[in-house]
Amino acid sequence: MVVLYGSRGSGSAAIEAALALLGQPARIVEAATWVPGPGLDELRTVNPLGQIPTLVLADGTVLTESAAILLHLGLMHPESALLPADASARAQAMRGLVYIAANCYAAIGLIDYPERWCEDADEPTNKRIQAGSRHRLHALWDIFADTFPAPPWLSGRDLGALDLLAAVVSQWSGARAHLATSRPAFRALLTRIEDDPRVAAMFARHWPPVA
Ligand SMILES: N[C@@H](CCC(=O)N[C@@H](CS)C(=O)NCC(=O)O)C(=O)O
Repeated sequence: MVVLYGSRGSGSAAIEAALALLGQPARIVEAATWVPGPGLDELRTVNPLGQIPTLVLADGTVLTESAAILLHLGLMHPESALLPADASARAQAMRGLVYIAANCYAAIGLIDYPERWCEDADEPTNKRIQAGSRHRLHALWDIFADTFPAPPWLSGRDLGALDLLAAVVSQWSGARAHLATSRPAFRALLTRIEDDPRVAAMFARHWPPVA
């Protein structure tokens, strides 16, 4: 069985959702750098960054980086809809996965940990890094929405890996509130993705609906 290191409300939700679509069971280890404990200690033995999602395959292969994990799962299960079967559509899905990881997810890292990216930063400097990164993150999502059509899903005819990563990474740093105004159709698509019965319970567990 695969082992997924993750935590509630984190990027591991995208991998949990992909495994759910595949019907593949996983042992989930609660671990995150913000929750010191045995889970994090164990995670650091396989991923020195201590980041989640980290997936350990049945043969012990360690996979980090959400886009790489989703691509691997899609390529290992071509019968699934995780990646489109058509080569051009698949290429676009791969582009989208790397776009989110390299641009949007990376901006979240700056917002969450500004002190990692500036030497001797004081609090006002950290705040300026966060404000600039947040502004940039929202612009990156606008460009994503304009670049990747959803006919009717981002992954093509069926819900797939690109939908899952977009629905997870857009949860943070005010991206959805921004998109509600700037790109309402794309914002509605994000809700459609997380409300899909195949993944709805999982999304609700990670991001409980506000009453
Ligand atoms: N490049 C990684 C980024 C993963 C990442 O930043 N994960 C966050 C949680 S959503 C994390 O573990 N952050 C803790 C830290 O960097 O200390 C990916 O695409 O999966």
